[in-house]
Amino acid sequence: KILVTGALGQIGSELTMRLRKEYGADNVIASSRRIKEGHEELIESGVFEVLDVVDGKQLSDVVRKHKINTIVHLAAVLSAVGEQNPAMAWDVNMNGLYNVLEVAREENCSVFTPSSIAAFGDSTPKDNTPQDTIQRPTTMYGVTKVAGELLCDYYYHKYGVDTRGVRYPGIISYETLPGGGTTDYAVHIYYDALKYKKYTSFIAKGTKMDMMYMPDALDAVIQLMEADPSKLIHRNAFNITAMSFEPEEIAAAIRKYIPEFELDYDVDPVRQAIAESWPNSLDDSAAREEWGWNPKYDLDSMTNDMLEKLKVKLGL
Ligand code: VAH
Repeated sequence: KILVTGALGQIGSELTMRLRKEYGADNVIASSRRIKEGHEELIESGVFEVLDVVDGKQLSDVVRKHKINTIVHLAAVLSAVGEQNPAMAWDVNMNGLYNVLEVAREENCSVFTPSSIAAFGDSTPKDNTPQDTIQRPTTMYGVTKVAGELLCDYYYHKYGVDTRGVRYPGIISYETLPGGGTTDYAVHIYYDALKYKKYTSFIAKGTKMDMMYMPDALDAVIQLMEADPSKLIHRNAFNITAMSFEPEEIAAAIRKYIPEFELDYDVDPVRQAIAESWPNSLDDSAAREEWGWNPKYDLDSMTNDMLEKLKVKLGL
């Protein structure tokens, strides 16, 4: 049985649905620190738990109650919110992960938890960033991502806990809005393009970042968790990407469907500094070689699908 933490977040909400389709609804327990209003029915569903991962006892009780053998740990504070509240980012991202790994060691669970392109900093080679390279991030989120990668590898080497992870780029999706990241502009631009035919970006022109469409992000979790462990040279965490673009490029892709779309800028210095400290493009050859990573969506096919699905969601 699988426990998903952070199951109401941008990735968690869709990954829970995908895992239930793949492994059966009763085999995937969703959990979140709080219930969003209007979701009270989740409690009675029997496959949802209110769980704060910084409470190790609560986590252990849930894992034992449901006989969990795989923990997909997504509960975290993202980059921009993490800079506003570094203490909370450290507490949730580090103590939460420590609890997950300790319970996994005690209850013999495997663990999937994502890292991020945020695990790299200014001194990392920015173009075609290697799988193995210097990692000195300058955000609290990035510090917790590098420490998290090292902690997950430690639990694998020292205790044999089966830990695996990917370094996600920005993830674009239409189901659930992202919760306070730096790459969020690439999600909001689609909503505004449909609603106002105009978007004001908080990330500057020319700022390239790696991105991925949600279906590919979800496939990566299942492919890596199902991968033959004897083929894994790396574990925490694999570079994966599907595309790399700057705001003008996503605007041009949108204009193929909304010709009059306008993009202007009101750069947020905090999130711009974070974006500039991250890679422009990742080398994801290790993931391709070791477990067959192969994304399906590029900027054009993602834009086409995003606009189609958002039109329905926004009732346009
Ligand atoms: C963020 N979307 O912006 C997350 C992610 C690579 C970016 O970690 O913080």
